[in-house]
Amino acid sequence: MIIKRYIVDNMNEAMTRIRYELGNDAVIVSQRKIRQKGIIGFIKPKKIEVTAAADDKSKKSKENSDKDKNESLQKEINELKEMMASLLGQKEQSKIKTQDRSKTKQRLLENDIPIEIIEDIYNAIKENNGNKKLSSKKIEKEIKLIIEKIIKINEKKDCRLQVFIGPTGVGKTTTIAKIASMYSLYQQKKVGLITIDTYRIGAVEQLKTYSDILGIPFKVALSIKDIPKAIDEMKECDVILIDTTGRNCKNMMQISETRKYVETINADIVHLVLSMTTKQGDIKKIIENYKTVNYNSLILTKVDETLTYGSILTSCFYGNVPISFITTGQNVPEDIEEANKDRLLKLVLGDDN
Ligand SMILES: Nc1nc2c(ncn2[C@@H]2O[C@H](COP(=O)(O)OP(=O)(O)OP(=O)(O)O)[C@@H](O)[C@H]2O)c(=O)[nH]1
Ligand SMILES: [Mg+2]
Repeated sequence: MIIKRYIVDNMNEAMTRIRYELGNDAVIVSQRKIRQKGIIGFIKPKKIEVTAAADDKSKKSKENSDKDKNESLQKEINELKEMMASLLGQKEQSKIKTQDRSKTKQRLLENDIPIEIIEDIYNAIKENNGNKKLSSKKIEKEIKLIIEKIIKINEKKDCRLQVFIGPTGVGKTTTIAKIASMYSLYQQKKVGLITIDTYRIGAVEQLKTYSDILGIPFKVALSIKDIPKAIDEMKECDVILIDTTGRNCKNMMQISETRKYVETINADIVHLVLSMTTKQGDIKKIIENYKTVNYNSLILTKVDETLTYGSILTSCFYGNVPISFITTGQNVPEDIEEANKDRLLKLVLGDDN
């Protein structure tokens, strides 16, 4: 038995390739939609992964007919070789293109966008334009379009049960206070606060102080068992915001504990809070390790504390979920903004200074 996996655009393509390679008796074992890796996955429709199986025998009978095809293949290879030679002759021309490209690339690098993301963007542009030579203006436009697709904005503003997770000290509790103020002071909503952070000294008092100032209910859940009760006691509330303990992203035991809490809460929205002062490599790791917690929103904090904004793109690219808020200072309630695509795009492209 031969089993082969195909990544194709549609089932017609799959059937043609399967028949060609495995013969007419091949059967499809499974098929599913997948997003392509890298930037191209953001701009191209999903592909289909098809697994097919065939008997060794049917492959052998097919191999005979393949012999005929080998000759025509050899011809195609020769033609390709000739094409390569002519492309090498165009090397000088492509040098000019590289110079154009380097200016834009330099600007992205200066804004601290990781080189692997930049390369990925350029490759996606090439692939998307069938390797056509593009002017630097057109390249800039394409870059903007791709980045626009990577930055997703959360449009669901009014989720009732919201939980905030993330590494230590990124600003989870402060952000909750800002959001609670926003809902209760500006939108006249009934807001309740719950904390499950009984680990860090002073954590409970920190959130309680904000609840006292705002005059809104506050509960502490000492263990997983207490969570449903605390939520139930806030039946009257339009919005319930739940604070969690900051976790070291390298400690998978701690993250898996957070996951259990989040599963019990069964929140409408799970915000992963990330500080934009965190090193790029660490952001990538945090996002990767927190994937098990199934967050569906990002909050980017401390945007005021950095001069370069590549970390915004890194967070969107690897996180691949919409951004709900960005925070821009320590002041509660004012230093928070609902995520806005134009604003974020300007920051990422370095047009906002
Ligand atoms: N500059 C700046 N500081 C912020 C921002 N958000 C929070 N902070 C500060 O960051 C520090 C930590 O904030 P917390 O809200 O306690 O962070 P946390 O994630 O709850 O921390 P743990 O509960 O210990 O994990 C405090 O000094 C906040 O004032 C922001 O947007 N900009
Ligand atoms: Mg906290």
